[in-house]
Amino acid sequence: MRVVFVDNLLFEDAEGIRRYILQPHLGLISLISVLEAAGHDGLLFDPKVEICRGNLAMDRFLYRNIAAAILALEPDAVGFTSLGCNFICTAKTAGYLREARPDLPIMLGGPHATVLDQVILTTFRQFDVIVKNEAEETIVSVVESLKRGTFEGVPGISFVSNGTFKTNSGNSLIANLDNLPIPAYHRYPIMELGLTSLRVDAGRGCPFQCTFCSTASFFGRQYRLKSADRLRRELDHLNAIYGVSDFSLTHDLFTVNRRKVLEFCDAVEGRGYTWKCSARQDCVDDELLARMRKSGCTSIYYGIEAGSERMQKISKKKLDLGIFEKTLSTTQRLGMSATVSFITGYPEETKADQDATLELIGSCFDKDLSPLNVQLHLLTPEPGTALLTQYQNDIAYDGHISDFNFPTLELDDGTVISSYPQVFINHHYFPAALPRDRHIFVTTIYQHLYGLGFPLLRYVLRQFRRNFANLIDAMDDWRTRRGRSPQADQCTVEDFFGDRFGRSHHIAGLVRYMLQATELRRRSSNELLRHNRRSNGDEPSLSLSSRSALVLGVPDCSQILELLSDDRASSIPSDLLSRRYDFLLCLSDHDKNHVVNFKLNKPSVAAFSYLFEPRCKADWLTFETSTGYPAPPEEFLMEYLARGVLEVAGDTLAS
Ligand code: B12
Ligand code: SF4
Repeated sequence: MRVVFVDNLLFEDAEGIRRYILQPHLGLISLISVLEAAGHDGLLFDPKVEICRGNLAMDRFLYRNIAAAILALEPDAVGFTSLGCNFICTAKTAGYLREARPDLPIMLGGPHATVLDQVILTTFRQFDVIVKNEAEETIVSVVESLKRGTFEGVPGISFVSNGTFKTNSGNSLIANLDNLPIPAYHRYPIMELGLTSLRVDAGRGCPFQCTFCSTASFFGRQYRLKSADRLRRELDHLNAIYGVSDFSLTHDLFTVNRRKVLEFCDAVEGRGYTWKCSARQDCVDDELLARMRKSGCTSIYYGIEAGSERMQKISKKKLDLGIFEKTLSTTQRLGMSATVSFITGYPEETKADQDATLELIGSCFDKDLSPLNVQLHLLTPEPGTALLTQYQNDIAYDGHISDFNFPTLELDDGTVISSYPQVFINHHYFPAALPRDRHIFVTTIYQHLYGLGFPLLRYVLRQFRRNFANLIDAMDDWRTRRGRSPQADQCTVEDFFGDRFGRSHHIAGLVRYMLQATELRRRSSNELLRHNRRSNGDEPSLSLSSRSALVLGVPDCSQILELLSDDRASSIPSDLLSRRYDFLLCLSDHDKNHVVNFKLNKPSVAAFSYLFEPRCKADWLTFETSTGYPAPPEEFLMEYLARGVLEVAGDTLAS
């Protein structure tokens, strides 16, 4: 059988910028590998790759287009994986597949479907079968049963037969992950994408039971880690085939078993690999961190979740916040980067609890010893969590799309989502002590404030008694008085600082500059596989490219930001603060995360401003009369077209 497995379409938060991260789905390539060993053919379809290739767009035709692209692979069966955050995309795409090929068997698996098998199968008839839990030990018999057309006796699945929901027991957790074959990485375009880092399935399960997290229900709180020897073999294999030596060890909580982690460190040390993992701060210590660092660990993800002891207790995360500062400092001192992730929106969270979280976040802006990524997320109701069991009758829907949720694309998406709250639970929200608007504002404004970067945030906080909660309060107060939406965007940040300090104030200028630079970096993430079309010699309409932006009337921001990054610089010379310039910002050709700037003279500002709209040759005849400057020579336009500052109209990056 030729089975096409379909990955999720979702963004991820990487260093404060939402991107499509292109990596093979570890569960699906594991299943493909098992199927291949049994003589079947397994393909992996990743919609993110197709978006980055420019073959799919985030528009109202997306679901139909994904279905068409899957059919073009001529499958005998299709298997969707599922996460709650984008299940609307999965369900609708499967619906279009069913419409186009009613005879094509469609499987569904993954955490969301495992927990919600009954309601999904009885609501969305496009799915023939849900394969529950970890599926390596069952997938072959499921696929073979698709050929036979009967699911009776197949372990670990749910299906509907003659209108009745049925579920077969079986497929418990895989006790020894070492028995699994090496996942089918060859089914992902690793070389085409030029991937220099790969995710590796290190193990599964977490013994803790935080009330907001569904891991415990999916993996039965059973922590398992592949043996050090097996993991080393897996890394060696990927290194030999793809030349990759940087790995992201995927596991809910890699460091639960100290002894096993030390064994892993021993096994990989000296092989020239670098690796990242996730940890609880109370599941590491100085000695372990030093050992991890020595064996190649470069980055650790710490889920902190709340800055108040009270919420730590209520959410059963039970992390001792007293170790936060020390653990983070040790991690950074050893030269590792870190991500610390926080949540707001808990039902019981008070203003004091939220302030404590914001203050802890604010304290992180002082720590740029090594790269630190500080995330703040809006609590999402997840199926299979204790929190949802407690509040399931009180959840509500208002259409807000959080950073964890997929946007609505088709006209009826919102109606479908609100009609089936149990299935689309992730799009809903819990009742809470704090107003919903406050949660939306805090989490959306945070995404944009974060783009200002630590040096500027530190500088700005000086105006707010060095307290991040004070800044957020001032902004929330301002937006309420102005009657602005709680859904904050870049303009909210720009307008707040403009109103507060005056548009020509150096802080407002620095904020505008950094917002634009971050926006360019965000756009660059989708550029991966696009190739800018260059002029074809006809008369092209040119416009300022989506890789560039103008920032006008601001101080010499890069010089000031450099001073602000240097802790020893106590003040900024006043003439540096008072002079104003016009800048063209542009993504560097060499490093997509790097933005370069050019100071512009007035005629260049006029020319680039004119190019906000697409202009053809004839338009330039009126340039001088409308701007007062002579039209730029053709070489000027061609040079900037070649540099990517200008583009042929219509050839923009997805935003
Ligand atoms: C890596 C990871 C991610 C990655 C990639 C996820 C992915 N695989 O697509 C990223 C960083 C993108 C991610 C993001 C999120 N994640 Co996440 N993530 C994980 C993590 C830690 C590992 C996933 C993994 O590789 N597992 C190992 C593989 C082998 O298992 P698997 O993917 O589940 O696949 C097996 C089975 O599920 C099944 N299966 C899966 N699909 C299919 C399909 C078919 C047809 C069949 C037959 C079987 C099958 O067979 C596979 C092999 O056994 C898991 C926890 C965990 N340990 O699994 C959480 C987990 C999947 N994430 C979860 C969540 C909630 C999220 C987020 C929504 C946010 C959050 N609160 O953490 C975000 C949302 C995305 C966004 N918009 O930003 C939940 C999912 C809950 C749910 N019901 O949807 C999990 C279970 C953890 C948890 N905290 O509860 N995540
Ligand atoms: S939040 Fe982290 S520690 Fe808590 S149950 Fe989930 S994976 Fe385990």
